[in-house]
Amino acid sequence: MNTQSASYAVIDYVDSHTAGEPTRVITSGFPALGDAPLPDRVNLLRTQHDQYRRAVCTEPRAAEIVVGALLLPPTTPGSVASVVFFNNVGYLGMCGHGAIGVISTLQFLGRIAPGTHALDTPVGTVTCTLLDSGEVEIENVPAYRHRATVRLEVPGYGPVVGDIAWGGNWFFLVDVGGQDINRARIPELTRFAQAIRTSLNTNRVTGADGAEIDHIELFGAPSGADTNSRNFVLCPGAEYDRSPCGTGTSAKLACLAADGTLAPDQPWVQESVIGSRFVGRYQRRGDAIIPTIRGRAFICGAGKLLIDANDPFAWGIR
Ligand code: PYC
Repeated sequence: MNTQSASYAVIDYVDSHTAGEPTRVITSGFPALGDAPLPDRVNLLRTQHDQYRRAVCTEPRAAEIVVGALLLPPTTPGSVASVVFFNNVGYLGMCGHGAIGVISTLQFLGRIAPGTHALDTPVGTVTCTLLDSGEVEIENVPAYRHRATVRLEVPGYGPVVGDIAWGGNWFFLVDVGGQDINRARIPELTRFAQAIRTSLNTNRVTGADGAEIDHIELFGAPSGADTNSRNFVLCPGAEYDRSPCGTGTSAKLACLAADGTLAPDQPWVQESVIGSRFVGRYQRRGDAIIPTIRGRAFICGAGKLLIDANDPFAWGIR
């Protein structure tokens, strides 16, 4: 394969999925972003080079469910790497399934062995433990409930009550009671979650400091006695999380801690709409709730994305 031709730009990647949710780790080929703090580099990527995000996460090279993870050198002494997460519509603060995918990818590349490794993200450093079993435990940034039992009028559905919580991204969490959350209901759940998000935006209901709530998390009945809950998570854009959502499970743990319904260190088994699982627990450090999420990623591809300057869809179909 001749990829050295002057007409191609080359982006190297490794694909994995965590509990069904894909992560595409970019190991080289993005423009240099300097050595400013990570949030400033995200801003540079967003404002000057956003076409790279689109090339990686949208058609014709990807389905819109793909989460990209740009690997960068560590920004904190002792960390193994930094990472910037993004998807088909923008950038993510943290990403739980993605961090599990990044750690498995670093092992696949021979850069780490089982043990504990710190990973820098734009919203803080997370501590990742790669277990001998191949599972990964992510000790996330502190999570918290921002507002409880927020009543929202959702056109076509009526009043909906939910909590607003931070787990590395902003979530609106709605308990849909004993409702079954299953694959057959994905179109219906997607419409409901989209209507909630539209209502949050229309009514200017936000996270702290006016932050947009871009993830909607619906909780229903667990599928069996060995799980606690099953969820459906609408990601920014129109796609749902195939995994139980690491940052969403962190937000849920913060709500359970605030309600006093889950004790520190007690496991919480969170199922996704496709039936995959994460095990969560939390610790209290002072006033902070520190969630830990355990899950497993599998490597499922590696290669080069080629960008031909003559291709009208080189940077995605818009
Ligand atoms: O696992 O945190 C997560 C996540 C966020 C968006 C998709 N997955």
